[in-house]
Amino acid sequence: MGNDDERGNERDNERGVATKTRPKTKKPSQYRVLLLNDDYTPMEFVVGLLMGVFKKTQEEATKIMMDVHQNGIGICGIYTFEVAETKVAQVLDAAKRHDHPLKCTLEKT
Ligand code: TYC
Repeated sequence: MGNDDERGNERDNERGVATKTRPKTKKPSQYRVLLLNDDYTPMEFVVGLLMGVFKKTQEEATKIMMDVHQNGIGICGIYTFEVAETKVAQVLDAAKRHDHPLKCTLEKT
């Protein structure tokens, strides 16, 4: 006795048509992008990055920046690995170019 999918596959095979759907696909892992506080990076610079890189509104960006400023660390967003890695690189690159010590990292959810 098979399930409906397997019977469907058998009928497809009789006609020589391969339509097997794979039931074991996995959702891509998700990664938190974290922003770290420091004493030197200007608040406006952090807000600008949150708007430019993470597509936050001015209000959202200000809230996240103040959260990081007060708690030492905060979440900018949750993305697949490639997207998270790219955003971290964009933040670190912009910080370096402006000589700010801003740090940003990612962690698996
Ligand atoms: N603490 C910084 C200041 O007082 C502002 C700041 C916020 C820096 C968030 C980094 O991730 C950061 N200018």
